[in-house]
Amino acid sequence: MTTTDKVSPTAAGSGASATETFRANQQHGAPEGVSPERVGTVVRAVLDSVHEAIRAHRVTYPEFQAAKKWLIEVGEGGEWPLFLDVFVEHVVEQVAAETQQGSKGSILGPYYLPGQQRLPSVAALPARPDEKGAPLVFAGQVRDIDGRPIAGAELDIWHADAQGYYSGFAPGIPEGNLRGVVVADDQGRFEISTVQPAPYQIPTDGPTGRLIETAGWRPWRPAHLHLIVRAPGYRPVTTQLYFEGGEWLDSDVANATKPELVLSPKAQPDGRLRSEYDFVLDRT
Ligand code: MBD
Ligand code: FE
Repeated sequence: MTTTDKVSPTAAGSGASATETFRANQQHGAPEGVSPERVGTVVRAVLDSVHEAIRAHRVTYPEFQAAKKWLIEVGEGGEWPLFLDVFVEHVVEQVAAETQQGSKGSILGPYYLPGQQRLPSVAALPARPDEKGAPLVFAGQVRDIDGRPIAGAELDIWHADAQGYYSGFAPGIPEGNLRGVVVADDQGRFEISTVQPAPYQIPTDGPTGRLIETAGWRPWRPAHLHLIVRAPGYRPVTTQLYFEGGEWLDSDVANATKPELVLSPKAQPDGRLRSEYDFVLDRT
């Protein structure tokens, strides 16, 4: 936490934490998997499209210098993970999905933290005693492509709280809050109790937020649960689940929604919302 100890997460705070987390967590996007030939080919193509945009839009010197200043600020604010995951990752995910059969995936985003508490197949995510938000039960089964249950599959789940803030990135939230690794039973089944998250707003006080505001875009993602579902011998699925009727579902700034990823929770007799969702994993 910074010396100012603000209660709402500042762009600088959450951005810097996301950059530290990414560095500490190099298995997601390890540079070992990148060949020099690919660097030449892809960077050439990216530069070509930048040059084309400059020509097409008659970009001026003041505009070029403003862009340079903004790029420097994105780095200084630690917002590269935020910016790239919001504006670029969805296309990388779409390309990866072309070779995948199982459940639909979505982007990882900047707020995953590995090594969370392992929980039994029927479990409540760690939450504050006065955790706000509508109680939600999320249950289902993990199966293989042939419909066989995958015993002991892991559901690594994390989501924002009822204010749209993530533990580990916003100040004042206990470590590990609304995060956990739920281990499915011998039938691949799980039942997770948590609270409904709120939509996520990109911090408005950083360079990414200022860009969005200047361009007249909206800085919002619909409310979502993040999951990585994994089991030995299977290709992990990184995904997100959204809520039917939720705000920003049709205008996600990160373009990471898919129709297959929308839950329709129903109120149970006990008043809690309940939603069922099954996952299918490809063999490796
Ligand atoms: C998020 O919560 C998120 O999931 C993504 C992809 C980007 C920014 C914030
Ligand atoms: Fe998120």
